[in-house]
Amino acid sequence: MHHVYRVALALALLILLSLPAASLAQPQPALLRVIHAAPTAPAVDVYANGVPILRNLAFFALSEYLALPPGQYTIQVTPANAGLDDAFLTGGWLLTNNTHYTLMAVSTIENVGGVLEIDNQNAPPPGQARVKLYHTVPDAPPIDVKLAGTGTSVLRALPFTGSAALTVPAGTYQFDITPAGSPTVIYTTPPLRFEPDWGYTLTAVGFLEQPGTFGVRSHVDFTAPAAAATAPAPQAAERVYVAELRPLNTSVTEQPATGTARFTLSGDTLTLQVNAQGLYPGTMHLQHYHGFVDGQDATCPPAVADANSDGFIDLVETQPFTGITLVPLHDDPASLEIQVPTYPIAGDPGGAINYAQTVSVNALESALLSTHGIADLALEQRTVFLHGVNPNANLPESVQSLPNVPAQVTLPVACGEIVRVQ
Ligand SMILES: [Cu+2]
Repeated sequence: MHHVYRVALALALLILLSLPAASLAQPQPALLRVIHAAPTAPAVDVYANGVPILRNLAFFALSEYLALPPGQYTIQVTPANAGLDDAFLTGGWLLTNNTHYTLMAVSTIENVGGVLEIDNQNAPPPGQARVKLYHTVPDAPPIDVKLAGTGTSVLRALPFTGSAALTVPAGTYQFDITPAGSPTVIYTTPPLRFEPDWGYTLTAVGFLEQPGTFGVRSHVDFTAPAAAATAPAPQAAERVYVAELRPLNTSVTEQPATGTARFTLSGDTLTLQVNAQGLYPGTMHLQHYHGFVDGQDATCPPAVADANSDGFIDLVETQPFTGITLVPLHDDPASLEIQVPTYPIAGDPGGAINYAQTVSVNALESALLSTHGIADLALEQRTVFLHGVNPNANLPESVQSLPNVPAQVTLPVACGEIVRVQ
């Protein structure tokens, strides 16, 4: 059975890698695993954007991490072999690169729902073990986890659908579970051995009031020397910058545009990535980072940027706060050409953008120097803009744009200030 499951998984991955989003350069995927913790549900299949990624996941089971191209996903869970029409859980999540996620498919008696948690899968301190706990028991109160028989809490008041991570000295442990603040033991785990430098997930699943459904399962996430197998550690020389994109001009967008822009500097290579959703679907969206040529810090435009009070913050009105358009995020950023047709097209439906491009730092810096007199990338002083609304959106004449470009194309719909994170 285990072998069959792995073959099915490999097939699912092959299918998944043929998704359009995978045709972009994606050096570091998002990593998703699923806990089937819905005791009222049968064995399940899991779909991402309509493509099966897991088959026949049994109640109580925790899948391995699946590598997915970063982006916006609709995840659906169906009874095994039932097909998408019978999905009993549907959720939309943005999965970003080089991040581990656990999707808990949980249930109350009536409802099944999904909760997505970000996992820390970094190596624990030497000699310690990393232990993650998930509480997916709908009829249990928030719980304390104690060293068995001692009353000593290692974790307090973990609520339903909550998760927590501990590091503990390697060794063998037995835990008592009690309602938060109560001495009454409702469950004692079997002895659990934690090896030095390994990572584990403990999942409490089932219904407390239905004997035979309740239990705690231990799963090995990684063995020493740790997470490198699934998420290669960045090289020491790498510098990473991120901009959290927040919506702008939402009165004219069907849904708010949100996402993340990421800039990774490694040697002469700058990797540019944008993962966003909520853009007007099926149309190309201009995206750039903007900034000042005189060393001033760029910021996203505040509400008062709407100088002519027409209710829109147009491209021209951003300039006092953000400076000018510096680098286009399209097929050839070092060209600095703004008006070209190689910006990403938002997915239909959902309006997702998954953009990744590498550029030579040298080439980009010399272009910025000769065009704008800027000697340095100074990413921390820049802001990222996504532009473009429905081409048929009704905009007043007061909304300004680039010469000969409709305002619907250049109206900013999301902005984020770049910060260094690594
Ligand atoms: Cu721009």
